[in-house]
Amino acid sequence: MQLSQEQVQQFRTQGYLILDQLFTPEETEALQDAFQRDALVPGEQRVVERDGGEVRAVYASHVRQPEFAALIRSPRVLGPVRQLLGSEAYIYQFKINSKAAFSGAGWSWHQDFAAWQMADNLQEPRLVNVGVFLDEVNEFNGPVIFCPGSHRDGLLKKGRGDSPAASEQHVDPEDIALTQADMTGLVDRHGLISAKGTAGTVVLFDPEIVHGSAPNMAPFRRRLLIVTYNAVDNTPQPLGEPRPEYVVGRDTAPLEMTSQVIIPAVEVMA
Ligand code: HL5
Ligand code: SIN
Ligand code: MN
Repeated sequence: MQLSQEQVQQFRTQGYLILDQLFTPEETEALQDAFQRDALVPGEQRVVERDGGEVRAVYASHVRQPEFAALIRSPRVLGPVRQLLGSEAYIYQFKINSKAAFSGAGWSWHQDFAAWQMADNLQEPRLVNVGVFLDEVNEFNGPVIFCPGSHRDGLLKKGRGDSPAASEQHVDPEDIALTQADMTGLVDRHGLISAKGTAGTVVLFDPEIVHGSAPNMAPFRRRLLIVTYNAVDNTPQPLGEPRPEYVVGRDTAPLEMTSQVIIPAVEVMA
């Protein structure tokens, strides 16, 4: 699958692109089930909310669950990703951010590339984020809010502040959060949009676009899968120990597309 010239143009100028219902309800249900399973797997890849209750994020589910292994190789995703990168791609990061009904916490305003430059010494912002809505995302359950066009302003903040890290497992956006003064100027220039849609909808977004999201106070959860593809010749050059493989992928071989479908075909008895 390839994007139209208008879609490419929208991604380049606005820094995001929504693809409505890229996955069918059946496929999305299979992905939901796979996440239910994966969220129970104990380990460092599982990040819980600060109060210790619900799961906030799970990393690297594509190495444990076949549905996600198929998803990352799907031509519907990998086609547009290669087209936008102008290069072969590999998985830099895979995460599912889960906001529980009534309680899921928000994510501070940030630019992803600020985290990856700081933590992994990643050289260039030649990555594409693919957000897959595992639930319907609406104005109530904490949609991701983008500052459209902000990716073209470059990095606004480099490195983290002096306060202790919000999480030992990953760089929480709070650690690289933009200031109120930054956000006032940005929103003045660019405005804001929130990415909403039915389950199975996909949003592609630039690694430098400013984004964040509010807590979920609605009675429905919001599970958002975000897979980040990197150009194969843009591998990080960590100065010390690389970060754990669950948070930054080390298999930099070009991903092959697969015709495997996410739902195995049901055998019909004659
Ligand atoms: N949690 C990610 C990481 O690489 C960084 C954030 O949304 C991406 C900023 O640790
Ligand atoms: C993120 O930027 O990783 C968090 C966005 C969200 O899940 O709302
Ligand atoms: Mn982010």
